[in-house]
Amino acid sequence: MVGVAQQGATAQYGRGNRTPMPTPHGFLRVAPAILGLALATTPLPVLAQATVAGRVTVLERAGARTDDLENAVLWLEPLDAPRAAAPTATEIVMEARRFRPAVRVVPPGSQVRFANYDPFRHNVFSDAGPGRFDLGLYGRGQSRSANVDAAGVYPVFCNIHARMVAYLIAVPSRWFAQAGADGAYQIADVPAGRYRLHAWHDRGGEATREIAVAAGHLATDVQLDARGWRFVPHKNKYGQDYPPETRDRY
Ligand SMILES: [Cu+2]
Repeated sequence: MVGVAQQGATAQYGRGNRTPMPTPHGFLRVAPAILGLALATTPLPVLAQATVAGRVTVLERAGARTDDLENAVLWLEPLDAPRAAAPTATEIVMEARRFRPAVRVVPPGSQVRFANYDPFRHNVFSDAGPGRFDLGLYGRGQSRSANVDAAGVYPVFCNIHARMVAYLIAVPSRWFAQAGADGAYQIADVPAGRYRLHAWHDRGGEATREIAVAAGHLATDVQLDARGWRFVPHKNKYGQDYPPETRDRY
């Protein structure tokens, strides 16, 4: 029931982003476990739906542990009939010089509000994704919003604090999930059909595979490869290095 794996990293990364290297491995393990519904027991028409679930792991260099599995995002791209999700409004909080959550999945066309909980100013901007925004400086208790119109990965930075990083992932699908800290993910209420399963992680890149979903439960584990990833400091919104006094104030 599971289609041929389509391997390779296809993530797009812009200037200044932390840049994973392309990976030769996409999905290494496939565990199809289709449990068919007992359709014969009911005369009512059943809308075949499934849960697609599994676990994400990230290959690391020797001795390194993965402590950011919750940054993994998975979504199903329908191959039979495109079905866009309705745009939403959501929020990311800035607190203690961090974006929280650090990864958020939204349908294209959504609005993301950035609320500043810190007693000093932040300047949220994104210039390495499919769209750009710059919310300017604003202080505690204030919020400003960015529109995320095109599908893709938007790295989000602060022009004051070099180590603040978040990712908005705009996916043209209503079936998506973020992994838990243990890597487990679950996408529920998926209509039967053919899909391209995408998995993305900020260090592990993106991998895709075609899957066929039937009613019941489809177990699909995913392995991404961060062994080629290196930290590369990004530039500020003027394309310059951050001043030393703000680079290491953590
Ligand atoms: Cu900041």
